[in-house]
Amino acid sequence: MSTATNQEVKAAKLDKELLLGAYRMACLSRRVDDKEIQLKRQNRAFFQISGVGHETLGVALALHLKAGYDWFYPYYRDRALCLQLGMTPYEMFLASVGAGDDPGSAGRQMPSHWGHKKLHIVSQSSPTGTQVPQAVGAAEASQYFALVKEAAELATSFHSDEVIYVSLGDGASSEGEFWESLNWACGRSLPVLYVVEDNGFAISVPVDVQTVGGSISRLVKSFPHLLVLECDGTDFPASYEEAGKAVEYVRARRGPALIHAHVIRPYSHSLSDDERLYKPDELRQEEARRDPLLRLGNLLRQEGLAGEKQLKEIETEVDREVREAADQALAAQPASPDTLLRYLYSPTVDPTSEHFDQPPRFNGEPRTMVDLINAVLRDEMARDPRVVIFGEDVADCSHENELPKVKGKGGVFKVTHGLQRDFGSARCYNTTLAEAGIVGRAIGMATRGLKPVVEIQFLDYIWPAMMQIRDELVTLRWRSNNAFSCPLVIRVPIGGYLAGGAIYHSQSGESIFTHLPGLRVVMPATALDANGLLRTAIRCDDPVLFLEPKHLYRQTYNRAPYPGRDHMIPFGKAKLVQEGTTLTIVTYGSLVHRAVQGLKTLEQEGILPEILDLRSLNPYDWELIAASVKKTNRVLVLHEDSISWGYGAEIAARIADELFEFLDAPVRRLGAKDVYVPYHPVLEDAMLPQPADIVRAAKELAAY
Ligand SMILES: Cc1ncc(C[n+]2csc(CCOP(=O)(O)OP(=O)(O)O)c2C)c(N)n1
Repeated sequence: MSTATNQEVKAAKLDKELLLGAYRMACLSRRVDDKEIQLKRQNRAFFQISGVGHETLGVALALHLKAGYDWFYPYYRDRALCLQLGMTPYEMFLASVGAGDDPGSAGRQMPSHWGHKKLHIVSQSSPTGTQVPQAVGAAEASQYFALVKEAAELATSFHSDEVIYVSLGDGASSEGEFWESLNWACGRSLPVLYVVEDNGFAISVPVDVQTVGGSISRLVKSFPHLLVLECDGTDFPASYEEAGKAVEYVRARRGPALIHAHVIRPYSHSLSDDERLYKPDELRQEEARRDPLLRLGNLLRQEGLAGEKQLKEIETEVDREVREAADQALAAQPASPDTLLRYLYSPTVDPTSEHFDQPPRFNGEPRTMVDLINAVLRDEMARDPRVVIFGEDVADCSHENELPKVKGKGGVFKVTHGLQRDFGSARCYNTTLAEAGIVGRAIGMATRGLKPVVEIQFLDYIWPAMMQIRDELVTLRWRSNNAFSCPLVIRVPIGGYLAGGAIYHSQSGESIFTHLPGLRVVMPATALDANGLLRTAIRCDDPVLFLEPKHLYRQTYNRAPYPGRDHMIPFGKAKLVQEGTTLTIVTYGSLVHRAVQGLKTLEQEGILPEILDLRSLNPYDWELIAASVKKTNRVLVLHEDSISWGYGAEIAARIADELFEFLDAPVRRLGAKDVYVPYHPVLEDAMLPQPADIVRAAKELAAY
């Protein structure tokens, strides 16, 4: 490890101006923290977390990196890094007070959750570790742009030697996403610079409890291609030297690098924490002796590079700058409540608009849903070089040299079959078995302008990616006030009626996702709709969860001829599957056909249901639902997912709320039982709604 003992030796090699500049910047960072703490105590800021103890490390790193050229995913302790990159104290205070003009988030995000479009500081969230796969995705985009020139030409910013910076704490390095990301970044030799800022504690948990053996750098040394460096992050010259080596290694495309920097955290975790409760005094005193600002000041004095007076002048000047910036920010207007709902979705591309209503131009024999999904993926890959497909088993054969010898896998359901063979391994490839990594990396790639269409193999296995979906994918545009976005498509086979799928291959769960503002959720019931809706999903500018009922993949009854390269169906537009007068059945997915199966029996009894296939679940077609209910005055909401707190609860509640005076009967719901999908077909049948259940519910409703 590069240690404090050689601080002076290294300092001798450094320029006086550089050291004085670093001192000034570190001071500025410290004083901004101190001022923000004061504002918080005065109730004029609402949160504070400091970068104290990490200052000279941040400055050292930023001095080797290029704002607006490299890309940054900084941890919340990276105030000094952000200042050195070009963020101003005024911009930071705008975030402290939650001003409408805060360039990071317009009052939506806590301060120290950095974001700055011009500087390429990608808006950060709060979960510890989610930033890491995204940074790796941004680096994967870099590699993709280098390989696929036509995509690079469409990129807003790409440089063949750019570095993607990501930092995290010693605590965050325990998160699975860190390890998933490292496995992938090293496997692909991606241009990522990891910095683990080890201040010895994650809130109250010491690093020896956090990390087996107490040293993250020791643990990661066996990762291939990874340059691992360790330094005392409170020693500016040492940090500067190690940062230089790491950045050079990554720029030269030799692989990722990881700097393990030892720093201190003297201001407790945040203002809500008091470290005296768990840190003994001796330790705190020892840390105080390593204060990076103190050390850099001493160095400047000892080396005769600055006298007491000059350092004082720097501090006085910094104090003035900080005071003025804070005063200016305090005078700024808070974000207006009118802006609250702005930028959940793209303000420029509306997937519910007429532009996305493009009728089919049929050609050829009827084809299955699998075929027509494969067809649209092909069309879109051919149309747009930014469309990239990855997931578990989606490629034909990971080893390209073996491709000519095999037929190719192309997904466990064969939906992506032939895409690798026809478009190359840069554009369709297998990834590690790591769902958070798949979605996290896709977010990073989409942020850089690519259009990832990723596959999660079964809905049952989407949960490791849930934090990326819930806290990142759907919030990025909103929380950054439209500075950043990550439009991408997650394709997910869903549901039962397959026999033998059981509890971990047949579950539904769409309402968990329709509950997430910022996410478009779609579920087609026919091959044609799957084609038209997926094309809309790929061409739209929002994140889309594309749910594919796998029971329907190869059913002959829902086949259709190829509808042409431009067939699109707007989101939020339901399909009138069957006109009727007695009651309305609102449904989607596998239950559309099951509802149709009951028609004959019902007609014999004079019951004529109107059947609506919603197709898109968020947004959904309220107008068509309302028009139908106003006509029939009775409604059954029908779905495959379990009944309680299900998708139907929302639709039924809204009908009861807004259409009460049109109802001649209570709104009925039919869904699966509140239990898990079982293995034996007899049990599965008992769990999921069957045509006979639908007929019974419709009759009861008609008779009410
Ligand atoms: C996924 C997740 N779990 C828990 C938290 C709450 N939390 C915020 S910071 C933190 C400790 C992080 O420690 P470390 O990564 O070492 O960074 P440090 O604060 O020490 O710089 C925790 C547990 C969180 N934000 N995200």
